[in-house]
Amino acid sequence: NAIRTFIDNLPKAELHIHVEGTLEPDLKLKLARRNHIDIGQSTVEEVQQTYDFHDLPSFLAVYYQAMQVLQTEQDFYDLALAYLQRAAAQHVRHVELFFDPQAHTSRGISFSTVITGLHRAIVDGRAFNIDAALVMCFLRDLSQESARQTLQEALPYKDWIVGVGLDSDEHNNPPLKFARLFEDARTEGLHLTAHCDVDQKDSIEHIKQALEIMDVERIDHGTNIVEDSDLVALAVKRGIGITACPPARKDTSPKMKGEAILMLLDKGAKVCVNSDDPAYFRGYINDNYCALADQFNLSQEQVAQLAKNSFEVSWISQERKDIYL
Ligand code: ES4
Ligand code: ZN
Repeated sequence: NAIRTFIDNLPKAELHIHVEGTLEPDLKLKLARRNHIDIGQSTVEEVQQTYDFHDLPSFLAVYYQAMQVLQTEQDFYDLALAYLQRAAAQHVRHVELFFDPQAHTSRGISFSTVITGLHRAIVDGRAFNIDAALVMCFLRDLSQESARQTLQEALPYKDWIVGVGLDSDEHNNPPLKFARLFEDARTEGLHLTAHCDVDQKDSIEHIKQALEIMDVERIDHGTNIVEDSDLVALAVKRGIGITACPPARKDTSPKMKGEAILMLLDKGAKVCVNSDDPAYFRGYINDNYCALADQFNLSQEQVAQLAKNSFEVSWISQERKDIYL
């Protein structure tokens, strides 16, 4: 249909995508074989059946378990390159790619193995007419000390990293736990974002901390902000990016929050559409755009505004933004 074609051809930026969340079952099987790891599954269907969850903790358990197949620099390269190729085919022109170094260093994979593989994929991915930058996420359910050590390990690779974020289990792990660390990251010239998940009961308090105290530039998910009109006004005034991830499929755990996305769009907030963990939620960016557009009857103008917002709140230079805006 017309809106699907419009979405397919629209240049987009993807700002909320976890590279580890792009591990498709076929690649998981291939890496398991290559690394001689017994994962207990031998077909795509069997792996797919393990990609089953009902909330954030049960999702995270599956997600961390699957990562054990990522062992070598080549594995990280293959993972990221496969994603970049898919994204380029959907007319994504710019990606800010989350990665979770602690999910790997904690099981004995070195920081340099992870980032060298990801960076090499980004360089080679330019051949597909897509550019990408890395956003390093701290696992908020681990300690401040662990996050601080991770930032130290990252500094030699600072030129390959555009910003830092916060992900993993949000319950009882508010943004403020990492306020000093984020200050240090900012001093190092890194941009700042944080997950403030829609389904967390403290998400308004978390959004408040992130925006009012830590002065982050984006919030990931974050559409619960609509419950607090003062916070929405602040987000509009500051041009805060809100990286929503409306899932294409109705049978997976995250919810679409379409009313909230439309209200934010209507108020001029810089909300955009992203895919989060597409191998698990089983929809890439255009699928999510289409599902939102179909279910909420979006006009082409509204869809175009979402894509425009994605470039506007991205961390590319103004000259590069001007190409897309
Ligand atoms: C995540 Cl959806 C989501 N929330 C929090 N942490 C994450 N890591 C990967 N996906
Ligand atoms: Zn996420």
